[in-house]
Amino acid sequence: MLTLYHMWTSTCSKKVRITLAEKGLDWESRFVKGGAARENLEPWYIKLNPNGVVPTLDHDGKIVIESCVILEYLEDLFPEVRLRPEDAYDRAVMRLWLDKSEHVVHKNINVISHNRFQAARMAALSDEEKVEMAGRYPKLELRTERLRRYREGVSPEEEALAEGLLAELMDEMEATLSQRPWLAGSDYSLADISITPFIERFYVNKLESLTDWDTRPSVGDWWQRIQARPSYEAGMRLDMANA
Ligand SMILES: N[C@@H](CCC(=O)N[C@@H](CS)C(=O)NCC(=O)O)C(=O)O
Repeated sequence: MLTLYHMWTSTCSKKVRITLAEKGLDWESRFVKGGAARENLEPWYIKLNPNGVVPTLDHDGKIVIESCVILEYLEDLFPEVRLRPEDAYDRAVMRLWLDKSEHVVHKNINVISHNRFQAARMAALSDEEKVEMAGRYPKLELRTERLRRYREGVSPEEEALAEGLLAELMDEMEATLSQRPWLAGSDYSLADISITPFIERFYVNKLESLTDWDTRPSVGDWWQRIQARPSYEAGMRLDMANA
């Protein structure tokens, strides 16, 4: 039995839901309430995921965290629908994209989203409230980073750097996809899945320079093919975006 603890709007959860859909697996949904409810920081959830973030996979009582680790775990368990290249070099390339999805894309889109979606709410809070909110994250790094962001916000320089880093990554995607159909070679793989939710997030953040497909036609073509896959609708659940 596979149970996924997730949030509908979370990019990291979407990666896992797309993978489950691609593999045609049955899974039980445990929706973790975000926003003001912050169920991800409740003691019961932190017992499952010591970082206090989604997603978390429960496979017959075995708990797996970190979205990219979950993707590979699902691939190891259910290889019938193959989402990892057979060739060792292509597999290494795939893992580099997984790493970038976490350390370049997720990291920098979070920086950009702050001013658009969170800054106004934070400005209305007292310093005590900010300390209390950040203090609920179980890990020192996230606590420290969140408190700094709640207090100081994201500067225009930080935001410009984040957008620059995302543009650099999109250029790398363009160079890759102009040579081959998918990010890790000739077949669709976890590499493509790991980037998919963030492209939609670029649209939500109105990052028009990143979604201008005249500038990056090969990525534009890839994006059309991604959205045409049944797993896109199933995994992204755009209809649930505000749930
Ligand atoms: N490296 C983690 C990151 C997980 C993460 O940051 N999840 C976000 C949603 S995409 C979250 O739970 N945010 C809730 C919060 O920050 O309070 C993974 O890939 O699973």
